[in-house]
Amino acid sequence: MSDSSLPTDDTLPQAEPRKTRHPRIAPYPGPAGGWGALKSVGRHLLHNQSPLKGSRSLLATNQPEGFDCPGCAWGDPNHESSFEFCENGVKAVAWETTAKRVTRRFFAQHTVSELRDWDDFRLEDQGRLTEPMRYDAGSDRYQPIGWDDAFALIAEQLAAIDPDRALFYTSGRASNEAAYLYQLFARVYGTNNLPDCSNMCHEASGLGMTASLGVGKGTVSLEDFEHADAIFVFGQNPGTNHPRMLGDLRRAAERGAAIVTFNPLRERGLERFADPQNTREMLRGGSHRISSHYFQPKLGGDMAAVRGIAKALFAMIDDGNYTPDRAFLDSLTEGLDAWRARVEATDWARIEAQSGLGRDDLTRAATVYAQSRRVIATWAMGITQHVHSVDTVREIVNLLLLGGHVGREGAGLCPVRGHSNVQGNRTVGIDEKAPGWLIDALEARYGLTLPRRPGHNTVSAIGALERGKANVFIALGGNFARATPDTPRTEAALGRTRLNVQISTKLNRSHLMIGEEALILPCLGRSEFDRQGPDGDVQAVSVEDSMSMVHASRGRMEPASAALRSEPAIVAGIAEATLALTHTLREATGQALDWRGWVDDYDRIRAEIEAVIPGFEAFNARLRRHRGFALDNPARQRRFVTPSGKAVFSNAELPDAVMHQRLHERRDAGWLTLQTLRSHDQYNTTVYGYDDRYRGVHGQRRVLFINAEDLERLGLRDGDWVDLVGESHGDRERRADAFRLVSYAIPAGCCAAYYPETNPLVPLESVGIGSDTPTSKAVAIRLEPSRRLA
Ligand SMILES: Nc1nc2c(c(=O)[nH]1)N[C@H]1C(S)=C(S)[C@@H](COP(=O)(O)OP(=O)(O)OC[C@H]3O[C@@H](n4cnc5c(=O)[nH]c(N)nc54)[C@H](O)[C@@H]3O)O[C@H]1N2
Ligand SMILES: Nc1nc2c(c(=O)[nH]1)N[C@H]1C(S)=C(S)[C@@H](COP(=O)(O)OP(=O)(O)OC[C@H]3O[C@@H](n4cnc5c(=O)[nH]c(N)nc54)[C@H](O)[C@@H]3O)O[C@H]1N2
Ligand SMILES: [Mo]
Repeated sequence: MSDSSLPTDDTLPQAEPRKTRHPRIAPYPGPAGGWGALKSVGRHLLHNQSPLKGSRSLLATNQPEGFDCPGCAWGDPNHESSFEFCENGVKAVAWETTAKRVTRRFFAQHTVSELRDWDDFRLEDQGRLTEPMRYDAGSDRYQPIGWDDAFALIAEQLAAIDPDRALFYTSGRASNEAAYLYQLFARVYGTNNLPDCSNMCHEASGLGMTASLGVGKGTVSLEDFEHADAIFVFGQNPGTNHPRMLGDLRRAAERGAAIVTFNPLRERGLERFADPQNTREMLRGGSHRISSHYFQPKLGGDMAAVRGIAKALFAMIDDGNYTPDRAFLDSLTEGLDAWRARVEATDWARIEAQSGLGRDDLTRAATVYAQSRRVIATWAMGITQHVHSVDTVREIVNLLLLGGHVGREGAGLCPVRGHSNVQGNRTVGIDEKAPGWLIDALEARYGLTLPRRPGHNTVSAIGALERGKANVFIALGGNFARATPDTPRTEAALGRTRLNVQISTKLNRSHLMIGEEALILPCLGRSEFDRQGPDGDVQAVSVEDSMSMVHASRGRMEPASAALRSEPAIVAGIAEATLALTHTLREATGQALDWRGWVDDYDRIRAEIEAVIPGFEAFNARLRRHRGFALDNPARQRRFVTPSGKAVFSNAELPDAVMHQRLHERRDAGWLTLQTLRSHDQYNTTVYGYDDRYRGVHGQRRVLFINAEDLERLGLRDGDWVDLVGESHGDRERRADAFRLVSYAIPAGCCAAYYPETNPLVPLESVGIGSDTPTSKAVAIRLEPSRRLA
């Protein structure tokens, strides 16, 4: 099946045999978007066997009366007439609206042990899950189970353990309504064990911004991008992960705004973009430049880079070449002098060594900043998945505060979120840290005493499973086994559960890691009609984007199977069954715990959210407005809810010790710093296909992008096959075998490969300071000749 240059275990998508014969690496000459995007969309609609269905539902994506695109959390413009085309949005919708189905016959044909040998693509590509299934150890197969029996089984298991031994994971696709019910249930049941994907994602952004500004969310609206004079883009790849953002960046570039990019890789979407909806451009074959300035720092070098920009700015202030926003700084901030002293005490040599950028480059970036009246900074995983991410986020905030670029039109901070409702999930209470105000509000509303001990986050949850301190695992979406670090270890941890419950749309590896009992509870997707109540009324759910806009989402397709239930209905079913066993009737139905009534009409869930979560006044009425509404963000009004009432300049040391020495300085001994990132053909752990068009990779995923100098130094060549060996702790060896080397424009000492294949190399011990986020963008590795090919 594979050609001789490929390791045989590098299973390529069976459904695309064409590609298995032609793995190919060739630079991509075109712009992002353009015809390549249109062609790719056609292929993906076809592959999912439902081009018509797909395209009809696509027209309802991100429309006022349609459903929210499950692709990303970028904001929606005023969709009144035309549909905003996004290649990867189409892939996400096509993947969900596929005609393929996983039925009880499928599970009868394949044992779980057999399915464990399948790759991620093949598992999900079987199609939509269709009915609840329960694992039967005797036959090693999943077998059908009724919904009520499934709920009873969960209830029985939960009732038998201390609530802190149960884990309630959430992936960021759940609606506000589902997420609210889920966290309420976990807390009434008795635990704050609410780990979520945010723990692996933007945790550092929330923490850093809260410490600096009193609020953990972005301060910009989409309209601000129309007024910015400069947009600094740190550590993100919007051409793949937030394609609709390219439209906004492009419009800004067209009207002359500077786009200043910091990225170790030259990402095509940040260089040139052709808008597939611009007919003239498409016919002419034109495209538009995105970045006006493109800097390639070392992995983890952004804090030093920002400090360099600040150092240059302070020099300009002294020379009379830059005037900071003194009125703002004097009245509304604190800590500037200490930060300035720290910046001035940091010498250029150190800044250059750590950032990998020269003083001239950073001075040029500073000049752009100084000359711009309105500055926006955006960032994503290139900033948040490092050891020193919280400090880096705060350094970026410092930079913007200097010019008063917070709470002003056309300026502000924009952490670009990942999952389409990950921000909303936090807003409505998915937070293992159990904020006091939230517990107070829930207690007041429901007349119950709720736990206040913080619960497990994603990383500590794995430790708890490993040590047998937790043994019931419930996931509202996601793919915990693949998304988390140290794959063999995490899989083994899940394999120790008494019960593993996965509420999912598609089959994935997390369904196959089983201790004693396991359940697959299939749910409706965003694109599908959600009918509830005695009359089967179609329900809408709500989501919040990166700009804190809350809007409605209504599915438009017939469900993949009549047996599917909605996420709120499944959560309510589990809650009702469980609390009936664990609580007295008075407590379980209590002052107002009306699970069934809530699910009959989601307006009632929203009334609960309104009563408990600040900012949701008149929720139902405002949700029915055309574009929904913006949640209040005090920092946007320059109200800083910090202890002093002022925005706080952070004042942290550059992270030499943790990052620089540990990783970059071990280069001589053959160590490289690996970032694990997304290809253009995947959604997190969901692999749509084996191409990464903009990076020139076709028909394969096991590639390692590496600098030519490093290749030479290590005596290796482009095209060689190597095994990646990670750090070992104790006798735990970490490896990921059989990767093909690709010589690539990346700073020396740094390399890149796709996640989730590289997660076996990410140590659970290596987490962000304060954020506990796995350091997926700074993994120490060595290369060995591939033993599979020997
Ligand atoms: N199509 C698609 N869309 C998605 C997703 C998907 O998988 N597929 N995932 C969603 C989710 S959950 C998220 S969180 C977002 C992720 O969106 P991104 O953050 O764009 O995702 P990554 O692929 O991890 O890319 C990290 C980018 O940061 C750069 N980078 C890495 N390390 C550093 C560093 O130290 N400094 C700097 N300056 N840059 C660095 C990398 O070169 C790369 O361009 O996308 C969301 N949208
Ligand atoms: N090495 C490395 N690891 C990483 C990252 C990295 O950059 N590098 N990124 C991290 C980040 S930013 C994130 S956010 C996490 C992502 O972690 P998760 O959110 O846990 O993973 P996903 O791959 O998004 O989840 C995919 C699964 O979600 C289910 N699903 C899809 N749609 C729905 C739905 O509507 N409802 C329900 N209930 N289920 C649905 C499907 O069954 C599918 O298999 O991974 C993290 N892990
Ligand atoms: Mo994410």
